[in-house]
Amino acid sequence: MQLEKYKIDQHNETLSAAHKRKFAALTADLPHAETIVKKLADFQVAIPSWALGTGGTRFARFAGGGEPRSLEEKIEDIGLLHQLNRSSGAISLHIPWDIPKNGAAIKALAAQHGIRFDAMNSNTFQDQPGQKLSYKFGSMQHVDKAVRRQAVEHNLEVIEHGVALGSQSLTVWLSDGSCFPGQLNFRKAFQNTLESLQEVYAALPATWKMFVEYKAFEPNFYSTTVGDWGQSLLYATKLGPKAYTLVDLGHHLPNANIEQIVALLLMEGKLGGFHFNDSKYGDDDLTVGSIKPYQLFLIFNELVEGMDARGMDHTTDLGWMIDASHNVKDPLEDLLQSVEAILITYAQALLVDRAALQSAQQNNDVVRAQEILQNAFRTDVRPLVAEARLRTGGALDPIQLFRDQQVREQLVKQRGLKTIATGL
Ligand code: PSV
Ligand code: MN
Repeated sequence: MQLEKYKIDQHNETLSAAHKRKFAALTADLPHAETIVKKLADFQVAIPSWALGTGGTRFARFAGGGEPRSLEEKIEDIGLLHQLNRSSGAISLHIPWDIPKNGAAIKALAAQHGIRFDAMNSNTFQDQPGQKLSYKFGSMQHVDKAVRRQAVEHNLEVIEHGVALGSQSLTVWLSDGSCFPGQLNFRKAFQNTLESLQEVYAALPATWKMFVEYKAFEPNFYSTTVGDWGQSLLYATKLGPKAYTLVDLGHHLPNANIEQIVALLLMEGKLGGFHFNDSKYGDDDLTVGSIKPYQLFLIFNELVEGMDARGMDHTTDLGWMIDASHNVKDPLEDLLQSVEAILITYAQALLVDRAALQSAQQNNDVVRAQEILQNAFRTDVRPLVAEARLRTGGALDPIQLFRDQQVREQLVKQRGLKTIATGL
């Protein structure tokens, strides 16, 4: 479903006067507001193909109605998000949940919506119907070479799909590990995994990157074979220049200093991708910025600082994806909230007075350093984000417009109440 342009214009017209007032008040004291608005307008976050339906827990899944029934409908949903916020111009496909039957047609449909294909995600963490060998005891780490081969073959297929769609990267997240002490020989598990990843790496097209995603625990609860950024970096370094670490916010042990992790990975030129979500306890799949917005700000602050130090392009040099889907909100509203939270935090990080911070650090002025960061974090930057949307043709208040236009009700009418999107 698409919204007619005049509906967005009418909505913006209603909110225009209040927006102009807030924007003028904020930018009066912001000499580089224009640069920030431009950067916000350029920034795009990929939506994973599995997050368009209501997520579930291992106990239950409560479908919300009108969920996309096909990859085509998922692309339409992302097209709608992108129409509303102009910052969701990419999709990240999970194979085999969303196998494109006709790559060229899917690519053309996405292009109609202004959507490109971000990283492709392989899945060797579940057994699929008809699959020959089981991943119950791991995939790339498996003691049986035939299982490892099957996992490698799957990744090669994912690359082929990605090539047809114009993607440029492969994300490998392995749930491999062990649930009990003694179950695994850690060294052999690492070596098997490395060897399997090397086979996949060898098949990467010249322009592609491979992202090695780590996760501390779940579904394995004693050890994970790519368990933290050190292990991921070790694989990425051994694999070669096209391999990078991918940081997913929800994949750390409680209180891990994620901002320090991203700073060091950027310093080494080995941060490749980033998955946004929020959590209180583990990999909770909650809306970005809903629980720990200050932590997100501190991470973004290091991302901006570290990317600038290497002359990287904020929009294109890292793969940015939302990776969350819980079971109580409308998934489209939730994604709008997540993208908004990402842009707000990005804007706050862009506000940090870098020269002043450097000088405070040089002088061991701890109080001043904290003030500088918190001044940025405590600034209400929402008018900057809204202005970026307005200038690129999006809605001043995407969720309000989504509700006013009764989008979900229309999707339920078109698709039915009992549809269940593919995914977890
Ligand atoms: C695993 O928890 C993960 O973060 C990986 O990125 C998967 O591809 C995704 O979530 C969906 O399970
Ligand atoms: Mn992830």
